[in-house]
Amino acid sequence: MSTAALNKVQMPFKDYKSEVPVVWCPGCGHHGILNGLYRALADAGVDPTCLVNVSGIGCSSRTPYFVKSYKMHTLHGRAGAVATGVQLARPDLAVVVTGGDGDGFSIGGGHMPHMARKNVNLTYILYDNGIYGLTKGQYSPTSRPELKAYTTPYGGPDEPMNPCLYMLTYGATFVAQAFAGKPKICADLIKQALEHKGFSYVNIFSQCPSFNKIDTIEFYRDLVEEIPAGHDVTDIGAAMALARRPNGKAPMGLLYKEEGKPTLDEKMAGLVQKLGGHPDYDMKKVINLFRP
Ligand SMILES: Cc1ncc(C[n+]2csc(CCOP(=O)(O)OP(=O)(O)O)c2C)c(N)n1
Ligand SMILES: [Mg+2]
Repeated sequence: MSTAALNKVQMPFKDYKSEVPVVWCPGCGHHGILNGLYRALADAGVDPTCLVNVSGIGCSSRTPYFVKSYKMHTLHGRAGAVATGVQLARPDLAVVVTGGDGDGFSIGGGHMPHMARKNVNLTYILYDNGIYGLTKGQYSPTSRPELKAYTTPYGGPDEPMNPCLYMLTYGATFVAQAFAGKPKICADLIKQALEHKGFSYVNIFSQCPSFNKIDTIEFYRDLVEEIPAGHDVTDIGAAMALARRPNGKAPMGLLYKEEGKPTLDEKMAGLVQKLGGHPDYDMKKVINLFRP
């Protein structure tokens, strides 16, 4: 999403913490991502009164409780759909979705390609721990076959999906990847995502020491490799080639950025104008009908 037009504030990153205590397990990677998010919000100067943090259900989906913002803790897998509605109704606000691999790619998998192809002007931060953490350890779409979890006591039959490649395929205009053990890199990429106009997706690996015993912090540290300086972020072919992990390493950094593509709210505003602002097509008027 683009924060350019928003009211800017200068607040230390600690002031983006809400009063709600963070309840995640000690050693969970989600702490690192949350710290990255606080720093990114501070560095981008986001006014908390212009920020809406939307989530579904999961440990990661508790993030909005911990961030000073307006917030919606919605249904499992439906954060993207709700956030799209929020963004269309209030294009003057910054919309950030925070959620997990289960929430985004299992039950919510039907929404992900559409946010990307429609270029919804929001930022999606996916906490990728390769497991359903909140429900105490079931196999997810990003789990490796070696993972022995409650639902796969002998390991899983499937290859894990590749979130960045998926998002690039469906036309996301900003795709980045990071690792929770590197909160400064997380902060830098989230800040860039916040400032991007259009759908920005940040995939962040996050160790779950309680339930995913194979994707440890050491495993992720070894898996990720910083994207070489010469990478052209406007080259979709190069981005896809990196995302495919040709040398077995997961790229860390900004893979792809496309500027100037119209966002869904812009296209809808254009349609309203074309229709002469007919009330049936005027989002704000339609929404006002449902306001008490
Ligand atoms: C409709 C529905 N189905 C299933 C659940 C149970 N459930 C809650 S969270 C969750 C998965 C969470 O995993 P993920 O999104 O990866 O988040 P994490 O806890 O790992 O951060 C599931 C299956 C639910 N709450 N609602
Ligand atoms: Mg998960």
